[in-house]
Amino acid sequence: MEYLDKMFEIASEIYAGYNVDVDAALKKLAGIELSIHAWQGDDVVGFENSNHALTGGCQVTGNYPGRARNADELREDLDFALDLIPGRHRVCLQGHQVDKMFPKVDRDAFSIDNFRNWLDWAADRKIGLDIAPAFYSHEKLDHGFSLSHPDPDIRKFWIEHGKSIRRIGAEFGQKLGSPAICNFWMPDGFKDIPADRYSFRQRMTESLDLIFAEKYPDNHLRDAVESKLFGIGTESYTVTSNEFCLLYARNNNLMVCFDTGHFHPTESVADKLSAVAPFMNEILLHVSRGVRWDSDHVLLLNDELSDLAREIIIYNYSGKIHIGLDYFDASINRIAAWVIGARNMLKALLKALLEPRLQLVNYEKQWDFSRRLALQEEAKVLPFAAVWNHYCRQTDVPTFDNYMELIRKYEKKQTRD
Ligand code: RNT
Ligand code: ZN
Repeated sequence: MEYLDKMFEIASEIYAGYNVDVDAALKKLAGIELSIHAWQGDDVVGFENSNHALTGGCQVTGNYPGRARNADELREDLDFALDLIPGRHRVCLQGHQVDKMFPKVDRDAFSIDNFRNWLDWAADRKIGLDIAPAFYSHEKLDHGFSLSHPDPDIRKFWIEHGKSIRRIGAEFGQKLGSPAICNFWMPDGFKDIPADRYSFRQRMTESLDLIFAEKYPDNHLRDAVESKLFGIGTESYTVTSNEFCLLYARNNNLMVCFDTGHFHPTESVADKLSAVAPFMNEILLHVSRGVRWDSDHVLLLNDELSDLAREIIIYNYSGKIHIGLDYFDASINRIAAWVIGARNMLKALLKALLEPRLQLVNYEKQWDFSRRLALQEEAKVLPFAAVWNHYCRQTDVPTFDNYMELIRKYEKKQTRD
């Protein structure tokens, strides 16, 4: 592949002309860990074997063959997918992606025993695990409400679920030597105009307070709350709106989680980071892609993703911002979906690392907006692909779209459906 070497050499020279050190950029990229979402592999179904319909407004359309039917299959798929994504990354589970069920033990009483093989698997791979309670796809999600439901028994069930998943997360963090992030997203909301917006938010606050009253060391567990402007079936009102989550997180020393598919289409999560960072120690991202009224499409290397990556990189936020992925597509090969999206996230980060930042900032300091714009635009077509393919070779993963051949072979071997 001599031509790839040549391309890399020439590209490095061009970047050096802009005072950009390509090797330093690649070193930084190698240090960035993504939190890869396990639920792309099972269509957010989980493994409780109880035939829960998918509720809470998450919709996974498509019936591409090969969905992982149990945690063993999901790990096999993850092993395969992770080997096609450069770098070392962690994995995030949903609270119903159990290894094992026990008689009469429901989500309110899950323990590490329900997730034991995940822990061993992550320890073997030397990666971290994150987790999120699943407040959906269960009969206790009544009329679409969980932690804010008027019935104290329903709230109790979900409060206990939140607590048990945090306990499991803390154990992941302790055993794996890397704090688990436990992300709370609740689907609670109304399709149509509520008569009472306040009581639900008040009850939500009380439930969350009870859940977070249990304290864990920072090096075992960190918690986040994820907002959503609207969902399918909760078009008019969500309890955990952006303002609710921001203030709850700030007051309780938690992280806020910004899902890029959970805002009005013209709102920019990229712009939100520097607005919130001065007031928060850490921020969690769910990087996703909204299309019209739905989110959770596979990430594209588009302007939105590039803008977000740039904001993560320019202030050296990488320790402060946790990059979780959140999309699910069952209309294409599920491993391809994982790999394409994760590679795009990394490409966006690399592009940002290669930006001639110093020069851009200098132009801005001189109020020279014409040169700033010219360089911003020209920087978009600098030979970044040569650096990306070099990184793939360095990390021993396929260049270009060559991973698709391997995915096709893997798919052919499968006899799942
Ligand atoms: C849903 C949220 C949430 C989910 C997962 C599966 O809108 O984005 O993060 O994607 O719970
Ligand atoms: Zn999300």
